Amino acid sequence: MKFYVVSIFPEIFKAVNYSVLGKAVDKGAVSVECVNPRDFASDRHKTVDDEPYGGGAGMVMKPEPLVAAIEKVRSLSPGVKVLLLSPRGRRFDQRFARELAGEEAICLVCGRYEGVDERVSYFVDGELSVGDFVLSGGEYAALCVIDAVSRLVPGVLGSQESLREESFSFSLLEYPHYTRPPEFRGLKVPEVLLSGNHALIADWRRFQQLKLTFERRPELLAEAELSERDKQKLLRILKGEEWSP
Ligand code: 9D3
Repeated sequence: MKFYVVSIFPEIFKAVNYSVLGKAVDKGAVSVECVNPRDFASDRHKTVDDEPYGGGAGMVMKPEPLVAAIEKVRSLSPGVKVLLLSPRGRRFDQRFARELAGEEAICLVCGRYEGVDERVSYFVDGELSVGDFVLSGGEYAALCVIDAVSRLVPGVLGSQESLREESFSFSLLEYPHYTRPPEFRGLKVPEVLLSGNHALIADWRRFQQLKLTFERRPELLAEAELSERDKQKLLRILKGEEWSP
């Protein structure tokens, strides 16, 4: 997967060189290339922003350097999907990530200041938001998108992790995880996990997944694929009962 990023802060994207994503970049499964609109500014001060027409606080990103940077990316990669990161864009979620993982190249255009000149929107293929909160610009949103989409690119995750990836497509929260020691500050690891009985462990984990999802994200249950046994478990959870073998 090839990512292009249009940003006046390319240093922020050095963050992709760490952890799972860093390994994917090292392997060549993912690449990230930054194009800086400042390099396309025509004046000697390399100006990328200006005062808003009509007045008001803050600055607006000028269209010429941003669109020149987008056109540079389109010339490098003719089929690229160009997305403007914007608070008014389509909400990014796992479905959107899966759609983007099917692309050959994605260009993420990051705004700064109070916003981007409206005319830039005519030069992109869509707009994307990561949620209803205010960021100072699109860069950290772009890192979220790069991370989430890269995980879905074949060869980026190990096969173990790829299997676990399915949990979100079944739209249930994960079960609780434990490792050594068996007791930490008086808190014990649930006995069933030490039993070695894998059928029982699977049953306990499924119960905990359903319980956590019911308690914290009940709206996810509407989309989950639930078996008859799951529904029996939910009934017990509804009654406030704990898991028992
Ligand atoms: C102060 C101006 N804002 C009114 C509340 C509008 C605004 C403009 C630009 C708010 C944030 C930004 C910068 N944000 C992004 O570029 C951004 C973003 C976000 O703020 N939230 C969620 N997803 C995204 S994607 C890009």
